[in-house]
Amino acid sequence: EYNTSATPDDLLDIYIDDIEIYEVRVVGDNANLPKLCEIYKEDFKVGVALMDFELKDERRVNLITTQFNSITMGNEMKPENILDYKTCSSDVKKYMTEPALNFSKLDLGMKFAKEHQLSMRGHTLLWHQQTPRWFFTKNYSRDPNAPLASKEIMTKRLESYMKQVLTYCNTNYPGIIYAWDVVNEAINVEDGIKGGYRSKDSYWYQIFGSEYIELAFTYARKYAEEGVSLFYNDYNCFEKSKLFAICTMAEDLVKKGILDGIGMQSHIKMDYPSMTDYEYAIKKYASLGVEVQITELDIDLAGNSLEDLTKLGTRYKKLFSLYQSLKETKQANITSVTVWGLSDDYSWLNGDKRKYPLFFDDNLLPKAAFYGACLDESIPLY
Ligand code: 9MR
Repeated sequence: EYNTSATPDDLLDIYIDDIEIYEVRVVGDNANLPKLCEIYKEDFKVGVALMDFELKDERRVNLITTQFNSITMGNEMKPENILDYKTCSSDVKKYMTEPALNFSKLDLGMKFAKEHQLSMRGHTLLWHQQTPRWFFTKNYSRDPNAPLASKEIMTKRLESYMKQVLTYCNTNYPGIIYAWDVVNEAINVEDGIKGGYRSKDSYWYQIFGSEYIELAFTYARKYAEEGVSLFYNDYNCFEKSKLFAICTMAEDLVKKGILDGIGMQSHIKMDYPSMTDYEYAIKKYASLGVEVQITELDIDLAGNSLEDLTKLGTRYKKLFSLYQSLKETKQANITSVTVWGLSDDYSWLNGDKRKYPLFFDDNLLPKAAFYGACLDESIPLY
């Protein structure tokens, strides 16, 4: 009822915080679907990349926990979400070589994995992207012209960062993370540097040259839980020049006992790469004697006609048949296959144009892509 006699003095200021708005959709039941993690349980883990809002959406949680036995957080465990600018810059001297970190975002995924008994791929300890520039400056400065810190300082910061993140995970969530992307996307042959190293947009390279890669793996080995596999992870790594650069870099790290696997991201297209080139790359990495994981699989599909979606199903079926046969014939030790997102509407590929790259549609209903990945008979293989 309205109190018509209220005056402005009768009103209270109300402060509303932490509002979350959810879209509610009415859809079918996914309980009776075949289960990917069951189908491949003798072969490899099957994973999905997640965003934090998904961890609280009941229908998504049901689907995630029945279909998958591994998760990767799409963003929450990247340096930009862990480095604590406020604290670092509040006392530059104190935090000069031991940066202050904040694990509240990292906790979200780790707790979820623990609660639902899922394994986790840690993504990612070192990357040129999603790592703020201030971290690379001597005084933790946000001034875009502030000079970069010395190699000596950055070596200490790198070790401290690795030590803090890995110790925090080992102590609070033992046994959850089975693989870490230690270094992500450090090769970019287009930059024209010997060895194929990414240089132009990498402060790591600008401060260290290529040396930081070995340092990162050394520290990761020093502080990671025993039994956790350490990965180098990259995209388009089936392209020959990149493939050979990665192999050359990795060979040395394998010899030193600090690299256990290659992560092939696999953001691919309908007709690129060819299955032959893709298979060649998997085998080449496997020949280094390391694990291979498919870490960020999606297929950039722009159409959603029945024909498009069926073709997508066929492409997924070919891929999963290949992974399974390479594993079962011991041609490649594929230990995990992760798809980069649960449903099309939240794929990172959506920009100006809508894309349809994943297993589930906007209503969380399974697409031909899902059945292809299940190797379902109804999906044509050619
Ligand atoms: O999925 C991630 C997206 O939400 C972010 O906006 C983007 C920012 O760079 O990173 C995406 O994930 C990337 C992953 O961390 C590394 N390989 C490429 C992925 C897609 O860009």
